Amino acid sequence: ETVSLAEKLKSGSPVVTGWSMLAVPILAELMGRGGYEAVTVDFQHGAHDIASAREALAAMVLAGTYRLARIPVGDNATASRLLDLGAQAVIAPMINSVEEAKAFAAATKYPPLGERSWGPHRAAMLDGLPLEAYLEKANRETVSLAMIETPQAVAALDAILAVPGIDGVFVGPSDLSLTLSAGADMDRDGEKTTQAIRTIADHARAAGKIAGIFCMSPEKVMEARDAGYTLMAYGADMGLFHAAASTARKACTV
Ligand code: 3PY
Ligand code: MG
Repeated sequence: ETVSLAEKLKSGSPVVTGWSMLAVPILAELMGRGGYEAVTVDFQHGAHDIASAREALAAMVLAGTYRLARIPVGDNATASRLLDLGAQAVIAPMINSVEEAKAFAAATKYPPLGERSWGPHRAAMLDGLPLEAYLEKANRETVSLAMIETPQAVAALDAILAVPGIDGVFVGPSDLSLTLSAGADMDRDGEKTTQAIRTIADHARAAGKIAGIFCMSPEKVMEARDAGYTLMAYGADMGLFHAAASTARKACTV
């Protein structure tokens, strides 16, 4: 690709990312070949280990797909490691305070912006760049997204968005609805969650930062887009394969 993921997201172009959970690198590549412009390796809830994440990020290059990854809660060491292995964006779950946002930004940006440690050999190789060229563009082009999925995070939203090195936010509607209701329900379409989802997009846009969200249906992708989101996750390898298997077998009416 010629336009970086950061540029594309900041320009307001919609990006739909597939979700890679199954630790099967070729499935990430196949989502790209199938038309997804981006794929996210889920290192939080997916079955990936570092080897499968490494190979999935490399396989995505074969499909010309933007490469994202989500880390486990609080695991900033893995954030810089996944960037070193070729992720162009990292999503950090459960960022509930400015302090947590700052620590995440520090791990994902080189000095003077942050404290990311040097070693992007594989990332530079996947980009076909010498290491110096990777360094020159890294802070500008790697995308650090803080997940907003609790009332504390919503309360701290503007301050989180203002952290240098935080390029935007990413909404987890399941955790957000769970925490907004204090565990009472998982009502992603409830009034509180819906209102929070709108507010988050408005504030991210006002701050000139990226707004992303996890979507459970194509309708939700369009709704999010209309609300001002530019990064929408929809379609996980597990669900996609299960649906395809079901369709295929049902089509054989014997
Ligand atoms: C959530 O909805 O809580 C998520 O983290 C989506 O992956
Ligand atoms: Mg979540």
